[in-house]
Amino acid sequence: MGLLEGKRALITGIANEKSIAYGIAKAFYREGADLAFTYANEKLKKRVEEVAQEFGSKLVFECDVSKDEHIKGVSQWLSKEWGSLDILVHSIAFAPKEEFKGGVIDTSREGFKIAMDISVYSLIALTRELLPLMEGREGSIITLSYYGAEKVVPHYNVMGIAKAALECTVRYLAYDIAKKGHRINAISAGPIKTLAAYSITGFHLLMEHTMKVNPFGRAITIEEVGDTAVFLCSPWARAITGEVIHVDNGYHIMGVFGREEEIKRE
Ligand code: 0WD
Repeated sequence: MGLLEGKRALITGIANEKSIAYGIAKAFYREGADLAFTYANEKLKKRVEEVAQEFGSKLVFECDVSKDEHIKGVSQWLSKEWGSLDILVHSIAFAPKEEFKGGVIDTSREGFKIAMDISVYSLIALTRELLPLMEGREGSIITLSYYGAEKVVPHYNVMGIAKAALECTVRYLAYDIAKKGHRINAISAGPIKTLAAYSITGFHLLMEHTMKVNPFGRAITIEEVGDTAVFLCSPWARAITGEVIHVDNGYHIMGVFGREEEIKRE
């Protein structure tokens, strides 16, 4: 029997089969969860429908998280389709491309607002609207963060600020929803080549560096993120909430970067 047998999960943030949310959906499906999906806009509809079909689902709904009516719409749709929900996967982030070019000092007011709205506020709004569906079901919510929330990653800029706010939001929401028996955690994933990643100036250099210097010396995969998400949404993680779990091959533990064979002793 799968770890998520009998659980109903809503997956947001699939753009294609390279998306982190796709890796999570794949792992959830393997573990027996029933899946529903949202897509951000018409352009992504067909792709997300194909993904849903691949994972035995017909449940696909448009949700641009910058629109309150879309977020409310998801809740009404799921309440009609399922009447309940156990898991929400929030795998959404956005900032205009120009914001990744210079430094944080160049951040525009509009870029800042957009990054915080799409990447952070959306988690609060989705959680609030979907909470009634989780009543009595010990729900679990997952969001995706990145190390740029903790340390300076050149060009990550306003998204680093947004991810710091996201991680803090996870802690506050964890407190709020614990009253109802629900949990929320963030996975801080190492860099992965996805559509979103390619908007970041110099992403390939960042990827190369991270792969070279993390203790395992390799990149992480969306399947590895998926497996961690399964654990966090399973009863095995029932006492874990408000946490940020790094799925980065140990990159974040390093103080001096370089694998043993590369740091030559005098
Ligand atoms: O290296 C990476 N790829 C990492 C990503 C490392 C660590 C964390 N993350 C995070 C991202 O910041 C994001 O929160 O993982 C999450 C998922 O990102 P992803 O899988 O890397 O990227 P992608 O496949 O592009 O999915 C992000 C999706 C959007 O795709 P596009 O490429 O169309 O922007 O976020 C969704 C959309 O599907 N999205 C929205 N969804 C609803 N409403 C909106 C919106 N307004 N804007 C973006």
